[in-house]
Amino acid sequence: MEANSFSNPFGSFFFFLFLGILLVFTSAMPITNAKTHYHDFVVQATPVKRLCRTHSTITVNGMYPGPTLEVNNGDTLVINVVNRARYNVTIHWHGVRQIRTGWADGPEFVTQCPIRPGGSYTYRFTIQGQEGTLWWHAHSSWLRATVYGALIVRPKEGDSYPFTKPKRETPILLGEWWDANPIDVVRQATRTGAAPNISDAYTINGQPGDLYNCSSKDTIIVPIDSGETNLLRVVNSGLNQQLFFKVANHQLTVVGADASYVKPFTTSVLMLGPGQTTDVLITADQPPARYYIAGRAYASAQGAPFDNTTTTAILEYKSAPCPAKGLKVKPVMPTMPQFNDTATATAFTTSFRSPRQVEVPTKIDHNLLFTVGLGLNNCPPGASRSTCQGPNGTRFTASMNNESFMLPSSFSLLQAHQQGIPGVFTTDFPANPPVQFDYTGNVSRSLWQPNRGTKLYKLKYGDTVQVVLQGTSIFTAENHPIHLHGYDFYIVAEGFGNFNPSRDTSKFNLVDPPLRNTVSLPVGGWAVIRFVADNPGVWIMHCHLDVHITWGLAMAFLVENGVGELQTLQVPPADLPIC
Ligand SMILES: *[C@@H]1O[C@H](CO)[C@@H](O)[C@H](O)[C@H]1NC(C)=O
Ligand SMILES: *[C@@H]1O[C@H](CO)[C@@H](O)[C@H](O)[C@H]1NC(C)=O
Ligand SMILES: *[C@@H]1O[C@H](CO)[C@@H](O)[C@H](O)[C@H]1NC(C)=O
Ligand SMILES: *[C@@H]1O[C@H](CO)[C@@H](O)[C@H](O)[C@H]1NC(C)=O
Ligand SMILES: *[C@@H]1O[C@H](CO)[C@@H](O)[C@H](O)[C@H]1NC(C)=O
Ligand SMILES: *[C@@H]1O[C@H](CO)[C@@H](O)[C@H](O)[C@H]1NC(C)=O
Ligand SMILES: *[C@@H]1O[C@H](CO)[C@@H](O)[C@H](O)[C@H]1NC(C)=O
Ligand SMILES: *[C@@H]1O[C@H](CO)[C@@H](O)[C@H](O)[C@H]1NC(C)=O
Ligand SMILES: [Cu+2]
Repeated sequence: MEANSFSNPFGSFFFFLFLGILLVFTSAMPITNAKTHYHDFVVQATPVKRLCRTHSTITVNGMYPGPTLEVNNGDTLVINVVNRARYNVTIHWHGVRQIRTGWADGPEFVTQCPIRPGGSYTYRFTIQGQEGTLWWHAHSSWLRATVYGALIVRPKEGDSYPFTKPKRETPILLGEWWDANPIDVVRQATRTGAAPNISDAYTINGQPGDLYNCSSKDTIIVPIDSGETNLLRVVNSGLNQQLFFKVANHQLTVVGADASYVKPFTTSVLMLGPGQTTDVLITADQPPARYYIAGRAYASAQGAPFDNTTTTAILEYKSAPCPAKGLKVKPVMPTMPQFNDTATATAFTTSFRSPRQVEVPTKIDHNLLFTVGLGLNNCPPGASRSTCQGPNGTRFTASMNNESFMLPSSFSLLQAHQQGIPGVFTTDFPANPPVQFDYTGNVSRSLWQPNRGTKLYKLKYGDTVQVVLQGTSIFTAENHPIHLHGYDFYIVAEGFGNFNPSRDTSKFNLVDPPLRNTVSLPVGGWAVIRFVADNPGVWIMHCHLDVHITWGLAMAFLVENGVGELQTLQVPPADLPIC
């Protein structure tokens, strides 16, 4: 159901007044043709059969993956989410800036309380100045394992892509499938303190592909015609795993990421952390045939178990000769990088540039250094051994600046902020690590257990912020996809080892760094991001590996209102769920 915002009924007086205003302005201003898109999302249990077994899977509208939303830059979305499942749920519109509409951002207990079973909530927001591929997903427990879908933002009507118009466009959602209820998996881990079970399959648009049992007849086919150039909108919607992505025998030209255009570059392999999107052009310049599209793990944590399987779809030339009956010709398989091929991952992530010179903040009001990594909690004396099944009888945890983030349960952070409710959070999140140590070296065991709390870092409207994200090797170093809500940020540099301002500052790209919402923090390394705090609200920044956010790898910025309505958070919607 869609409606053009200009087709709303209104009185003839207003109509002619409007027409008059329009006539006055049309010579000076382009006519904005922004639309409002109305959708109903019913969250419900649906039978879904994968890997030979049927599960009662939580979906939106019975679809896995969920519906694809297609809008133009400038459009408004109004999505009524009805919860007919037995779990609390919220939906996050991943990468949407939500300017002044923080109430629609979605992370549970951050910007809203969950929509309880039987409840509903209408998310309203406008896409402002973003073009490319975003996505939406549940932001409550591990429901996003199956509750997700693409959000495609095309240029405003009349505007075009900054590249040759593709003949076809195909969303490619990479996912992870458990042959179990994902909520049971996270609950088991939370109970035992151990690492959660790894997934049993990766998926492309919900299908594992023909390298898995009982999957081959449902393998996704991506059609292409000889000579044609098509756009693949690749999203890592997996829960816990960075993925390499390739198409056999085809080069990919990257033109966008996280709904910002990039300076085009050509590569044979992509690497996406969960939360990241990459738009690529692919040209059918190979002999007509069938070629595998494949995804599998980039697993950077040494010795940690990971899902060692490969998901496939098939790029099929329409003119490919039909395989003779009974004689199935296998598609061409790409050679995938090694699971631990950090060199390939890094070569890819450091290739991104903005299309042209951009305005990177240079006068920095807040120069922050946040450590990012895992930890282990010692078990309290007398605790049952069954609850301490992490390494050597501990429980896994994770932190930023030694603070393991705890969500409140009686108010959302945004509500507590806006209504001045005390005791829900404090604003003393440290600007620097409380203890300096060799972050990526052999860290003393005495530093491994973080504090727990709900600490926010306060920013004034318009403040400029630099965050050095510094990975640690506590327990094990690994790549973390760090996602900031409410903002895009420039990634001005990244590297390995400990960030060293006197050595590394000179390497900052302040000319054309990429603008993203999720940075792939190198394993045993650092990344530097910059943004202007021009969106009031409470915005969580977290690792997009759900296993790590479960352990507390998060913090939140509180951005105060500025001056006047346009710099002020809107009032909460009347149907905002409360706890
Ligand atoms: C996790 O894996 C273990 C070992 O395979 C299995 O016994 C357990 O049932 C799994 N847990 C869930 C929730 O599926
Ligand atoms: C596929 O099925 C076969 C035969 O039942 C079994 O031996 C094999 O372990 C299964 N493979 C996977 C990946 O589940
Ligand atoms: C992953 O599986 C492949 C074959 O499927 C095997 O060659 C490789 O050793 C495995 N790697 C790990 C780290 O388990
Ligand atoms: C990757 O893992 C293999 C063993 O599976 C090892 O031989 C190799 O040295 C590792 N490479 C890197 C870059 O760590
Ligand atoms: C666990 O204990 C063993 C033996 O004491 C030790 O070698 C290992 O380093 C410990 N691991 C951790 C993570 O503390
Ligand atoms: C790390 O330090 C601990 C104690 O300081 C020492 O026992 C251990 O051998 C060191 N490990 C490595 C890999 O150097
Ligand atoms: C984190 O804080 C705890 C508790 O104060 C302390 O024991 C630990 O050493 C700290 N670790 C780091 C890395 O600061
Ligand atoms: C569901 O949300 C309510 C708050 O709205 C909370 O009290 C309750 O604990 C949540 N349930 C679960 C299972 O998290
Ligand atoms: Cu992480």
